[in-house]
Amino acid sequence: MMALAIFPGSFDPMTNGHLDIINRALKMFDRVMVAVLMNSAKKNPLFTIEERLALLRACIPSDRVVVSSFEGLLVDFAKHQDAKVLLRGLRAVSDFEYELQMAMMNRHLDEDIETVFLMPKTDYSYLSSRMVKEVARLGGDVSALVPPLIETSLRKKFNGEAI
Ligand code: COD
Repeated sequence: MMALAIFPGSFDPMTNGHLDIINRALKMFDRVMVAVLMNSAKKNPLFTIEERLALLRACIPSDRVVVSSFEGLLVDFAKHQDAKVLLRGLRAVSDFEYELQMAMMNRHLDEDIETVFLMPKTDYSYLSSRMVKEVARLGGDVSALVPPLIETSLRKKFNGEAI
């Protein structure tokens, strides 16, 4: 029984692509834990870890989804949560190499943990947090790409207001 899947990432910020993957995963798993990496190697996040957690919690309505943060190795976190599945989204072929490397490294570190890949709706297959931030920063319309709360939060961030 595949009870719990962990969906790890930076989520800076979450997008409709992430939501799409979570909703698909809820058809396969009893529970999904969205796990936000603290102290990521990705430099200068736009949203603090607390902001990212709060935005995820506000935008994901299901009581079968919990939002958490982690540091250190993902496989250690998964073991601690008693989870056997890591969930990742695959958008295009360009994601594949990085994702394969990560899945193989995680398997090397822990043979018992499987990585499951899900493909988003085509509309979201060109969507990334990085591009959403760039478009929002330059005043473009991201309303079809992120939940309304994220759109507002992006606008506030770039106006130097508290979110
Ligand atoms: N449609 C579908 N899926 C999407 C979309 C979209 N439009 N956008 C993003 N996704 C998917 C991504 O493919 C990913 O699966 C997930 O959503 C999260 O995306 P990001 O960009 O927020 O996540 P990353 O790539 O920054 O996450 C990297 C980790 C945090 C998982 C990784 O760095 C990690 O595990 N670090 C901990 C240290 C560790 O254990 N290292 C060893 C393993 S290599």
